[in-house]
Amino acid sequence: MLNGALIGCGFFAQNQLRAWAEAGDAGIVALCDRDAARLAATAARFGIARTYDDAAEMLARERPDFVDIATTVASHVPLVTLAARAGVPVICQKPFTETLPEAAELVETCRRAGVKLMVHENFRWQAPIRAVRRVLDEGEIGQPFWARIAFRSAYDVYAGQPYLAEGSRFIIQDLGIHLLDVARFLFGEVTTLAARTQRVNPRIAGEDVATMMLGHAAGVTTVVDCSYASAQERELFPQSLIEIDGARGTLRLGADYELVVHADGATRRETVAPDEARWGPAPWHGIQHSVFDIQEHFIACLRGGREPETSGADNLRTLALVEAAYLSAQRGGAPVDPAAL
Ligand code: NAD
Ligand code: 89V
Repeated sequence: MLNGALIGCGFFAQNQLRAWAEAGDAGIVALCDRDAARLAATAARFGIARTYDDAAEMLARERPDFVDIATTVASHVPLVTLAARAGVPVICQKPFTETLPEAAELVETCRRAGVKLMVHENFRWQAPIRAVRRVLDEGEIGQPFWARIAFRSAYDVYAGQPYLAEGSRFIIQDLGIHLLDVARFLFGEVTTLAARTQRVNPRIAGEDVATMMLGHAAGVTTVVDCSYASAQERELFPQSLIEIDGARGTLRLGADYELVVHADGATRRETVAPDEARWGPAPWHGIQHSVFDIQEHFIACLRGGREPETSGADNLRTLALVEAAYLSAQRGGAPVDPAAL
């Protein structure tokens, strides 16, 4: 059994702790938060007796097998550095850091300390997205040449995560980052990115709409578009809709996780929804199972001495896409080469 410690008992940590409670051979034995009320409530909810208001003290006393950092981005640099110095393998929530140089430095710090580092970039672990990747890997639609990854919603994210309304950066840094990572997961590295952003909701500080066009080294063109200002007849939060056109046919991941593959003149349909009874309540069941899967993956990597799919080093390339998107938007949509950042 691997004993973990978790830092940050806020909104999303509750999902992570639910998943840890279901893990077979790992669990969280100590919690830390500077907010005493959140710490106490979370400790009581999950029956975790050992609690701390100081992360350094927790790592020194508990000497955990790993630490799960579930705080917001501003605290990631000091907390990951702390874990590296303590020699404790670390999972860090997305967005990993606010800037690329900070992220590169953390990756290097962990490498030098010999500490495994995974960014909790979980969207690529969603069952429907894994199903899409299987269709591509099996060559069912042939060589893909065009794709769209869309997330359009009017779900009130600010109710659970009020800080999302406050930063000068919003949808690309918070949500677009997941979709850009999915684009990399499906089609590989990106050589050019052009973006346009908009702010529709006047009560928030950052952009709540982003439209990005990616050119992948493998030749695919991907449109990644996201919005938290799009009220539709049916609210599909937190579903990502995916369209892919390939040389032999097309794939559509539509509403309610319906996957339609049309190839060589024949069509097949499949529902690739996560099990609501197990991962609910809705709509977060769409995300919850991916939290369980990425945490299981981290434990398997720890035990097997493998690099996690979304290691810190891998995540540098996703963060570069985020930076490229903001830079392109600032330059009026001019294409940016993420590798040059
Ligand atoms: P939150 O503000 O609700 O919770 C963060 C908690 O961390 C707070 O309770 C705060 O007191 C605590 N904290 C901050 N700095 C600390 C420190 N140095 N030591 C101890 N405690 C500290 O935030 P949240 O909504 O839970 O988001 C946390 C992170 O999770 C964010 O980076 C967010 O982007 C990410 N997130 C990811 C997903 C996903 O699907 N991967 C979904 C939602 C949020
Ligand atoms: O997944 C996330 O990072 C969340 C949300 C889906 C609400 O954008 O912040």
